[in-house]
Amino acid sequence: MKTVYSDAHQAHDGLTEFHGEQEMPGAECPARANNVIDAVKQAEFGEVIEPTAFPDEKILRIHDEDYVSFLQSAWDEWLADGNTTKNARPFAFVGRGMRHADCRNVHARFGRYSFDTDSPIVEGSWRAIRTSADTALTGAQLIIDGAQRAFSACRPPGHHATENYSGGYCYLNNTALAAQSLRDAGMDRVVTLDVDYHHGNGTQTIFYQRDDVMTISLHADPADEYPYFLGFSDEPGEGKGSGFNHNYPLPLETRWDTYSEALDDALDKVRRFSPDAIVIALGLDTFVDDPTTYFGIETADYQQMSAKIADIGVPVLTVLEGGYSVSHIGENTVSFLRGLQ
Ligand code: OKP
Ligand code: ZN
Repeated sequence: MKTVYSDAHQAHDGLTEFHGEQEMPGAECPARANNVIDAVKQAEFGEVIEPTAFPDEKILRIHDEDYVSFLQSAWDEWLADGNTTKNARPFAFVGRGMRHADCRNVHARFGRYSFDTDSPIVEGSWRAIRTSADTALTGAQLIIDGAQRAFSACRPPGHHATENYSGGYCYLNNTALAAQSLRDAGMDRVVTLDVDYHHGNGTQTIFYQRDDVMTISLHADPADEYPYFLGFSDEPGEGKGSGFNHNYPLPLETRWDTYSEALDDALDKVRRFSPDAIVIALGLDTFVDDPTTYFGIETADYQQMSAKIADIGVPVLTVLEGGYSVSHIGENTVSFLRGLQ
């Protein structure tokens, strides 16, 4: 299995997030991807290749042009406005019934294009964000060109980002971009299967009215956990997309026994859909020792998880999402990739 990876993520660094009134180092840090790629190299899974630079049209298949151009110029707009902090972030958001069109002020634009304060833009962010998208698109291209397996070691992650807003450390939706790319190459039915601890609200939203991309997410119950406002069990999809979104909200402290039952149910739905390919949104933040979350998945469980997915017998692209135990994210990723072999 080939892995796609670029060092461009390193400059998306020095991110901070607020815990109460304390500004803390962000959990989504360069060491995560560095440890993943080191572990993958050490496990000798196959060649590690650089992403191809895809044209912007590929990004615009999923994202709105005004949003992409905001991400691209956000840091310069922040400086031009006279701000001096190293992290650019919103403090005001668009409430229901308020106006979001034609925001000009940089703070308005940050609020209009985000749903939380934990997805800052720093000086080096745009290149990392755009390259992360290319990393996913290159993985999809490997599948299009006939590979049964590929791994896109993306950073920053993407599954919380929609067509036009960022959140949860995500800016461009790498998983959605990959799924769309598979569709555009003539694969009729694609599944996105999100096993990150957090609901993949961006991916769900992007494909909510479509029947050609089935979106499935297993995650901590949004009644207890981020992203709070989406990811409940009664979100079936809309219009012709009705029946093509499946959420599995799970209780805090969920371990492999409970998780695997939900996964088996999800995989039944995948089988009935009979997809041409599966894109996994791989979050390793379900790990028992993840410092930010409350599930009990262990290293060996990831191999069982992916073996069940491999059983379906279709090409699988794995896209890296979350996972904040920096010291374990590498071995957990390797365990997952091993089960796909
Ligand atoms: C991203 B991904 C308080 C902590 C906020 C946000 C979680 C984002 C998860 N500042 N936590 O799905 O792994
Ligand atoms: Zn997560």
